[in-house]
Amino acid sequence: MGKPTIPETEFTFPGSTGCPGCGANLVMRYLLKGLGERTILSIPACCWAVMPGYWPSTCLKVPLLYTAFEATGAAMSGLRAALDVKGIKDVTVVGFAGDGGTVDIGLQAMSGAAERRTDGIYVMYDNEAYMNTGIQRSGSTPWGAWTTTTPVGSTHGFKHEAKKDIMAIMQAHRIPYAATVSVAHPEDFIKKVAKAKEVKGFRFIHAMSPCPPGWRMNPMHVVEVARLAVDTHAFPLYEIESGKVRITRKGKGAPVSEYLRFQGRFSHLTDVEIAAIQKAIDENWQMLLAKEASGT
Ligand SMILES: Cc1ncc(C[n+]2csc(CCOP(=O)(O)OP(=O)(O)O)c2C)c(N)n1
Ligand code: SF4
Ligand SMILES: [Mg+2]
Repeated sequence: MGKPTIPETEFTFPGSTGCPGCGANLVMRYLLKGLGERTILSIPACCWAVMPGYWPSTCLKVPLLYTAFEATGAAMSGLRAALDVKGIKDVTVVGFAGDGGTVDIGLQAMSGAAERRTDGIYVMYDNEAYMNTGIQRSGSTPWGAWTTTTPVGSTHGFKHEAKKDIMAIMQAHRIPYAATVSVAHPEDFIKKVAKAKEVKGFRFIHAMSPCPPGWRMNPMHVVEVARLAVDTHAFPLYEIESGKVRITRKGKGAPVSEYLRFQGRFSHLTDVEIAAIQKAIDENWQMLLAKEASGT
C-alpha cells in the first residue's frame, strides 16, 4: 500500500449543526487538514456562521472571528495587521465565506484585500445560492437552476443568467495563487491548500460545495455529484500560479446530463435546455485549455 497523503489529524469535531451530507462540512475538514492548527478563521453570515454549534460547544479546533456579511476581506486585513503588531508570524489568516458573501455582497472587501496584497487565504465554499436564508439565487447560481427566487413556472422561470467566473475575476487581481478544489478529490484539495499556505500574499481557493436541501438531492450523493461536476467539466479542477493556468485533472468530459440528473433543482430542464448547458460547458472548457496552452 502507498503512503497515505491525507493527514490523519482532525481539526473539526463531530457536532456541526450542518445538514446531513453538507458539502461545506467536508470543505472545512479538508481545508484545516491542509493548514493545521496555527490558523485563524474569519467567517461572515452564511451557513458556516451557525455550523460551529451552540456556545459553549464548538466543532472547530481553531479560533474564529465572526464578521458582517460583506466584510470578510476587510476582517482578513485587520486580523493580519493585529497579528503583525503582536509579532505573530506563524498563523495563517483565512477568510471563509459562502458564494453570496463572496461573488456578490463581499466582492468589494475581497477585492480591496487582494489589491492590498493582504497575507491570507480567502476560501469561498460554493453551494451556488444563499442557502442559510432559504435558497435564494446568487451570482454564483448556474444558468438553469431552480431557487426560491427563480421559481420554475413563474414568468421569469429558472435562473437565466450565467454563473460569475470568480476565478477569472481573481486572476485579474494578479494574485500569486488561486485554485479550484472539490470534496470528491481530497488529495488534490489538501495539496493545493498546503501549497497556498506556503505562498505570501493574497491567495484564493474556490471550493465546490454540494448542498443536499438547496440542490434538491439525496445527501448520500454529495461526493458522487462533486465527482461528476469535475468529470463533466461543469467544475474543472485547476490552479493559477503567478498568472499561469494549470489544469490539475482533465476529467472524462462525460455528458453534463449525468451531473444534472441527481439534482432536483435541474429536474424541470428540457433536452434543448440541457444541450444549451452542455454547449456553454464545452466552450468554457475550450477556453480553459487555451489559457493553459498559452500560459495565461
Ligand atoms: C447585510 C446583510 N444582508 C443579509 C443578511 C442575511 N443573510 C445571512 S446569511 C445569508 C446567505 C448567505 O449566502 P452565502 O454567502 O452563499 O452562504 P450560505 O448561506 O449559502 O452558506 C444572508 C442573505 C445579512 N446577515 N447581512
Ligand atoms: S443548507 Fe446546505 S450548505 Fe447549509 S448546512 Fe445545509 S447542506 Fe450545508
Ligand atoms: Mg451559498
